[in-house]
Amino acid sequence: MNWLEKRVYKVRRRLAEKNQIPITEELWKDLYKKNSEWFKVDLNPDSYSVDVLVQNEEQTIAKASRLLREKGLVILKNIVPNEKALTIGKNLKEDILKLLAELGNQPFVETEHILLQMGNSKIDGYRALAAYSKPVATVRRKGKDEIDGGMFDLFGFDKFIESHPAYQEIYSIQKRGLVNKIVQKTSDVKQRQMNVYYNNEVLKTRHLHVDSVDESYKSFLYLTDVNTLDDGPYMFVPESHNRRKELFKSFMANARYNNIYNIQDIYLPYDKALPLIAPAGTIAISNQKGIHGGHPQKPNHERLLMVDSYYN
Ligand SMILES: O=C(O)CCC(=O)C(=O)O
Ligand SMILES: [Fe+2]
Repeated sequence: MNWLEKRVYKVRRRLAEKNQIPITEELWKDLYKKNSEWFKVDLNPDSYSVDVLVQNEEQTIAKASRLLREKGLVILKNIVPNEKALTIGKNLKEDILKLLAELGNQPFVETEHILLQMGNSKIDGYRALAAYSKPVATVRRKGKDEIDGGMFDLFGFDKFIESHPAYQEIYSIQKRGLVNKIVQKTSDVKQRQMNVYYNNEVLKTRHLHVDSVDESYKSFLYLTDVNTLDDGPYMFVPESHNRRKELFKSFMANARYNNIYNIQDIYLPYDKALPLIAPAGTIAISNQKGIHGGHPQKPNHERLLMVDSYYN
């Protein structure tokens, strides 16, 4: 968005927020219905996939960048061999479980190498978390009935590997090489920082949403196999990054209610989004102006991934 669009957006948002009312089930259904009419797209994963073993690097970059620009999403198959990704995932999960045990029931624990916190007990806000001098591991919320309850989110994986050099190689695969080249060919955003998400029985995830109205990208590398919706795949609505008018209408509709989690949540059924059902070692790159989110998990299901973020 340019500055003029931002001004208009702010004014209209303030107007819409003037007489807020609580949203009811009925009104909610209405939002879902309206939004559903706007998004009818091809949900065949093959339409968005590039197998990196099939083409040479130049062809892969060209095709992937085109998909990312046009569809807002590209799936890169076989970027890391499945066995290798699973082994790294297994080790990383063990390290995460140790950190969780160290945190226990305390609001936060700070060691020489890392800050562990429950919710935002010590540090709050995306930029502050990314800028902290140490990696910060946050359990988003404690209760399984809360949004993102139990989700483990490690900020600053680049700092984390200083004390865990075994992850240097997987970090570099995600950080340099193909993914970076694809994003740089698509946009002028800068590579910023890397997170690890560990979702263990996150029964209630945040609704489908957009991260920002400004250009930003994320690259998600699975370190566990995600075989079914119950495993909580990453979901994306293809082409939604270009639907500015519709997204804006959805924000304005949300602004009328005082009990909506975030104005940038998009009330759209999950069957309008493409789930990334894929083996460990697969990467999805998406434009975060597009509609996306993690599918809720079932008990005894887990998912581990690395996320690299690009923005200006
Ligand atoms: O956990 C997921 O799959 C979605 C995460 C997400 O919305 C994000 O990283 O922006
Ligand atoms: Fe998001």
